[in-house]
Amino acid sequence: MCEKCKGNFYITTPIYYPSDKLHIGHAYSTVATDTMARYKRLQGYDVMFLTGTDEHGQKIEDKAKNAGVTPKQFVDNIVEGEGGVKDLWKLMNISYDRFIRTTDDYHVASIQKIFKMMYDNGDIYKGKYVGKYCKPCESFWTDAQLVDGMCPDCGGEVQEAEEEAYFFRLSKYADRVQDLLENTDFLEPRSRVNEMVNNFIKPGLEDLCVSRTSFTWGVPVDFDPGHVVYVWIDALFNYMTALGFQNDRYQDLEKFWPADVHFIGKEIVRFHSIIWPAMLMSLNLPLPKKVFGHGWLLLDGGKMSKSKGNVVDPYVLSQRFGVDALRFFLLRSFPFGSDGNFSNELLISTINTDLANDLGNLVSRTVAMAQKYFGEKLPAEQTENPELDTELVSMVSGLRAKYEEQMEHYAFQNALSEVFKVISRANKYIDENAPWVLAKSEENKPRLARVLYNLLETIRVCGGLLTPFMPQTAGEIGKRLGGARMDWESLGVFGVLPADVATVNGPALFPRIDMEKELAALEALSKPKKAEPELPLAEPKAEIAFDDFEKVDMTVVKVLSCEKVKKSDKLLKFTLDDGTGTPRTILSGIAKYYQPEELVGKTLVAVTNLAPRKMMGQLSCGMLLSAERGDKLNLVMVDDKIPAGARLV
Ligand code: ME8
Repeated sequence: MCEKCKGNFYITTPIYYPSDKLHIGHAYSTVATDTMARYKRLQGYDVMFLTGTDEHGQKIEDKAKNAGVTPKQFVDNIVEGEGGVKDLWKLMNISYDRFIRTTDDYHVASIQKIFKMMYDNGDIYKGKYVGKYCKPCESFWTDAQLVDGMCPDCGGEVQEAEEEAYFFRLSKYADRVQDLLENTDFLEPRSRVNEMVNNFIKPGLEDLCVSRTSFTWGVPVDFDPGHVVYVWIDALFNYMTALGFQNDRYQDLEKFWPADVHFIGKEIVRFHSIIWPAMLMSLNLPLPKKVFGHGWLLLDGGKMSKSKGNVVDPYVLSQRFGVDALRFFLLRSFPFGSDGNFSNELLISTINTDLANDLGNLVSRTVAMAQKYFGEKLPAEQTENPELDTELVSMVSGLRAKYEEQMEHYAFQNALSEVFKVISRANKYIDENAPWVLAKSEENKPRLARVLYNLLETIRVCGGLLTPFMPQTAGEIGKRLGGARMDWESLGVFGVLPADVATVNGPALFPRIDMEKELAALEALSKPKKAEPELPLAEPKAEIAFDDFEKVDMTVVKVLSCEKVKKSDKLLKFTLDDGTGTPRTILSGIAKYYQPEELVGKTLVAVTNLAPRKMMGQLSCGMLLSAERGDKLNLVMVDDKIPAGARLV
C-alpha cells in the first residue's frame, strides 16, 4: 500500500461475452463499477478496476462460423473494432485500470495451470456427463433444475448431452459455501442468499462438469487433448489471472487480492457465489470480500436482449443526451439491487427534473447573479444571517457523511437522493433570500455576497460528490467556481472557497428537453429504415443448349493478391490460385465496389477458358463471376472450404 493512500481497493465488472454489440443493459454493470471505482479514488484509495471480455465457448464458435470468420477474428472485431466493447467504454467514460481478454496468452496458460492444480489435488476427476445442456447459456442442468423442462436462466430449450468429461467436486464444498452465504456478508443483497441456498444448495449440490469435447474454441486441457476447459472456470479466474495469479505478466496479486467487490448481474450470482468460492476453497485461496448481484434493466417488463430485438443503443442515447446524463440516469432511477424498467420518458423526465431544473438551474442562476451583481469576484466583506443560513450550511456540512454511508453500501440511488435534497434546499434558499431584492440597495451588498457565497459553496460540495457519477459535469462545475477544490477532504467541510471567489459563466449544463419532440425523434430513429426500392431485373437471355453451357470452365479460385490498376478508375488486378500451381491474372472492372485489400484470401469463381484479353496494356486470363442487379454488384464468393481448382459442374 502506498503511504499516502487510504488503502487498496479492487473492484471488477463481469467480463462481457463479445457475441453481439453491447446494449444499455450491459453498460449498467460497468457504469456502476466505474462510479464506485471513481468514488474510492476520490476517497484516497489506490484502486484497481478490472473489466474485460469472456471470449471462449460454443456460442462464439457458432457465431464466428455463421459470419465466415475465425472465432478470434470474430471476437477481435467486437472487442477492438469500431463501435465495439472498448469503444463503448471509452464513450461512457469508463476509467478501467486493466482490460483482460480471456484469449490473452497469459490468461490461457494460467487457466491450464489452475485446472491442473485442481486435478492434482483430486478436486477435478474424469467421468461421464449425461444430462441437459443449454447452448446459449453454456450451462449444464439437472432435471430438477429445469423449469417446465426448459433452461432456468433463459427459458430456452435444452438438449440431451452425453460426453466424457472432467468434473469438479462441487458437492464437497456445499456445507462451507452454505455457511459462507448464510453467516457472512459475502453475498448481497441478502435476498439473493435465500435464492441460492434454497434453489441450488439445499436440493443437493452435484459435482460440476468442467470440460467439453463437443467444440474446440476454449482453453485446451493440456494433459488431455480434445477437452477444453468449461468457460465458467476460464471466466471466473480472470479476476485473479489479471493480477498475476499463475503468470508473470502482472505482479499485483499480493496488493489487490482478495477483491473488495465483484459487481455482477443477478443471473450470474449462482456462478459467483457458489462455484467461484468453492474453487477458491479447493485451492486454499482467500475469497473475495463481497459479491454484489445487481438487478436488470428491463424493457417492457422483460430483459433486454439482442435475440428479442428490444435492445437500447447507448450510442444513440449518449449522442442525444450526453454521456453524463445517461450515466446519472442509470444510477439515479433504480435501486442498484433491484430490477428497473427503462423508458425514454423516464430518461427524459429524470434529465429535466434533476439535471436541468434542479442542478443546472442552481449553477446557472448562482453564477449569473454573482457576475451580474459583483462582476468576476465576490467581495470579501460578507454578512451572515444565522436564521436564514444555518439549515443550508449544516445540510452541506453533513452531506459527505450521509453520502458516504450510502455509497459504502452500494446504494447509489440513495447517495444521489442525499445530494439532490441539498440541491433542492439551495434552490429554496435562493427564493427565501431573494438576492434580486438585496441587490437593490448598496447597504445589503455584504449580505447579498454571503448568500451567493453560501450557494457557491453548496454547489462545490454537491458537484464534488457528483464527480464519480458525472465526471465531466463535475469538472465543468469546478471551472465555473474558478477551479474550486473538490478533493475528498474539502467535501466534508463548509467554507473552503475563498470569500472573494471568482466565478466563470458558461452555457446551461443540461438544457431542458422538449419531451414530446424528443420522444417523436427517438421513435423515428427506432423505426426500421424504409425498404430499399425494388431493383430492376435484367432482361432474360435467349435459351442455350446444354452443350453450350458445358463449354464454359468455371473454376474455384483463391485471391492471392489484389491491387488497383494504375490510371484506371475501374479495374482491379487479381492474382489468383486456380489450383494449377501457376498464379493466374484476371483484371476485373469492379474497383468502385470493393477495396482491394478486403478481397485477399476470398474464394471466388472464375471462367478460366475465356480467351485472354488485353486491358490497359495488361493481359487478363479469364473472368471473375459476379452477380448484378440494378446498380448493385457483388462478386460470387463460395465456401472457403472448397479447394482452389475445383470445377463447377
Ligand atoms: O454474463 N440489465 O456476460 P454477459 C442489467 N460472460 N444488466 C445486464 C443486462 C440488463 N438488461 N443485460 C446484461 C456474462 N447485463 C459472463 C460473465 S464473469 C466472470 C462472466 C449484465 O455479456 C449481466 O447481468 O452476458 C452481466 O452482469 C453483464 O451484463 C455481462 O453479461
